Amino acid sequence: MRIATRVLGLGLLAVVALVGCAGATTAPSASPTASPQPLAISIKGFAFNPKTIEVARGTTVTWTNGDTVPHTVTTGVAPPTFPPLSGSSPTPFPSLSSGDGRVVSGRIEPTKTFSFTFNDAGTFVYFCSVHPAMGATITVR
Ligand SMILES: [Cu+2]
Repeated sequence: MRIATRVLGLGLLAVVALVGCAGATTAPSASPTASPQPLAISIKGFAFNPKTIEVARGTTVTWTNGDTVPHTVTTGVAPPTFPPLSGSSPTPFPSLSSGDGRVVSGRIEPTKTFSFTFNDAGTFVYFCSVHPAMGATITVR
């Protein structure tokens, strides 16, 4: 009986000690100097995904072409499409637009990637110069 009481007492002490420790623990705060996480954007089915995204300055964005045709990442306003884009027969363009010149990937062949680091804040509207109906936006804060 006496041993049982002693064991119970030790158990209670252990519980109190654990609770005390838990209360004193402070959650680690995120470092303000942490570098922005890289972001992946897929190009599949003639679409950028995600189509609209907000990132922190300094973020490196990597696009991966998951289609079987080349695409581009070109910032600026897309030229008008004529005839309109139809899924399986994209409109061929004699020369690729370089848009506003801020981000110009050139042809991204199937399975290939293109990366760009956004160091300036702003809104980057972009399109595919092979298929100008493909558009997306990145906002850099
Ligand atoms: Cu394209």
